[in-house]
Amino acid sequence: MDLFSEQHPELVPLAEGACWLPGFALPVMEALWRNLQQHLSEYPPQQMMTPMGLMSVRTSSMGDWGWVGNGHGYAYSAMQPGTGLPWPRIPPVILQLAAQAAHKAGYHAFVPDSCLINVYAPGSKMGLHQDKDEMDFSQPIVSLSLGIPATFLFGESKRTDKPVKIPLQHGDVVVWGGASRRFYHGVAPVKADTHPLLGPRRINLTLRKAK
Ligand code: MD6
Ligand code: FE
Repeated sequence: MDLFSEQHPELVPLAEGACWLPGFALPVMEALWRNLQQHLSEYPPQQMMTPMGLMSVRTSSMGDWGWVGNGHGYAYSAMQPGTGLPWPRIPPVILQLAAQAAHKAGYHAFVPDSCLINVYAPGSKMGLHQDKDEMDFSQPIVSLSLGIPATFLFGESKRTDKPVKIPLQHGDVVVWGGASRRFYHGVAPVKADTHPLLGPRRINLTLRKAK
């Protein structure tokens, strides 16, 4: 019996079409974190207002389509709020990682055109929601977690279904699509902690094909 892989499984099925890849990003973490730090210094994450109120996370984007909220709604936007400039491209290390994770989960030739970056300070959370603003639901979403741990809540097709709790750690990737593409999900309030590389925060990247 291989105790190591029993305790650190490579792929954990979550639901039809969805899986968790613990530690999948660790081999490229150095290049990934270098690129991400550079991005965050040039495009500081902002707290977005949605019709539900001010979000507790701070958001930045990469790729052809960023995610922007204002008091009236939220949408993919080719322009940054404020400057009206386009978003920077998604760095190759992130594109490659997303394609490899999607492939491992059974989604081939995934080419995202949008990368949302959510920064969680201790106490930040994400309410249960569906991701349904993308054009093509045959394309999966690849989600990458960095920094302090968080409890990811993975629900079902109804908001009232009791969600499964997934303890996401630095370097974990979640891929979902297919039958679970529109499942409800969220993040429980992040507990106070400090990560050796990122400090007291969690950063989540979601890579999508928006258009
Ligand atoms: C988060 N993630 O993990 C929030 N959405 O911080 C999401 O809302 C999400 O992880 C769609 C697909 C994957 C995700
Ligand atoms: Fe989401």
